[in-house]
Amino acid sequence: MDNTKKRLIFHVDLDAFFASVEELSRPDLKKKPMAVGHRSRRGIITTANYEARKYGLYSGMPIFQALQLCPQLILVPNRRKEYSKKSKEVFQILSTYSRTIEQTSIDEGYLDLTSRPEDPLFLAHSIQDEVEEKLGLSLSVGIASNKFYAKLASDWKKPHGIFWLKDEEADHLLQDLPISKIHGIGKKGQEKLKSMAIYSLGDLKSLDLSVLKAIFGKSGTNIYNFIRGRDQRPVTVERDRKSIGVERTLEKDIADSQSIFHYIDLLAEELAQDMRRKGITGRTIQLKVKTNHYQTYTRSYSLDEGVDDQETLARIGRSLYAHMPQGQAFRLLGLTASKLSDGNYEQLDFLDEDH
Ligand code: TTP
Ligand code: MG
Repeated sequence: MDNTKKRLIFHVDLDAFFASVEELSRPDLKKKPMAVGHRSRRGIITTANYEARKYGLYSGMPIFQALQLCPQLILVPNRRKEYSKKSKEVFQILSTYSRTIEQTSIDEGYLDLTSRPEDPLFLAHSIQDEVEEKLGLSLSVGIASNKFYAKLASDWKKPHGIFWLKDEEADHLLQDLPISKIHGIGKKGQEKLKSMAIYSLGDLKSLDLSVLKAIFGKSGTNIYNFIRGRDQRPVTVERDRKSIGVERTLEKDIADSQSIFHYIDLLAEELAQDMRRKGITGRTIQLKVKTNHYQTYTRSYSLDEGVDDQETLARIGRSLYAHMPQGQAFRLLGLTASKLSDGNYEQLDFLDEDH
């Protein structure tokens, strides 16, 4: 990569995506608080429109809680196929702006527009207008010289926002950004940082690289660099994806099944979230372990139907563990799904139904 040339990266993220697609077929819902999800005891909302967000609703909130905050909330069942279809249409339009485009979830992606001579703001407006006009959907654009900044920027003025986070202003603007907004810092990481009185990106900068590595492992180096505006990750055109997975190198070797189950559950949670966001389900689930002697073992299980829900992934992960060599200490655990399909069935609401 040419490191001397400043890049122009856009991060595009649709606004209240699933809810906005529902509003296309029912425009009367636009001005009313609405969320996507099935009404049931254990249900959660997958997303809420901005009218509903005024009541404090957010993705993943239990439905009973959402209804307490907003009794007049309108619940619309999930239509995953429809969202996948719209997502493809959006990315079709985006791909006319740049061939270097990387879709990172059903409703967001990066574009490298370095070679475009136009004014970046003009380009961003043009993208917004074209998607709005052709598909009736609203999106937000973050403009920056790298991916990390661009993603922060797309969130800056949501909904229907355009924000250019310029390098020379970044230090100042990001100083007070809460660590929860930093991509790559999960709930556990946030808790740990808060216990060290680290609340903002500015606070985080006071930590040495070695401390970040101790907390986040390998990705500590990335976090250290990214928050200083050093992010050379290219926008990569994704090849056909064969599998999706998460793995963890553990701080301490673990041998007892209770701790191992705990980590499998965490991996399942992470994997489920990633799969849902990318709109994919998998029929084969694999558990991988590495022993403290660097021996790697994998075991997998195939299903008739694709899954993407945490409970099933955790259940399969745990049962695969029973087929691993016993009496060993592990230092790495991984959970991977393969035989993927992209959202051609209604699975997202798995958790929303009473089984
Ligand atoms: P997001 O882009 O996180 O949310 P959003 O598009 O609804 O709202 P925003 O305006 O803040 O961008 O996610 C995109 C879609 O993915 C969202 O419409 C529903 C779905 N989704 C889930 O299914 N589960 C989740 O946990 C989240 C966060 C999103
Ligand atoms: Mg979105």
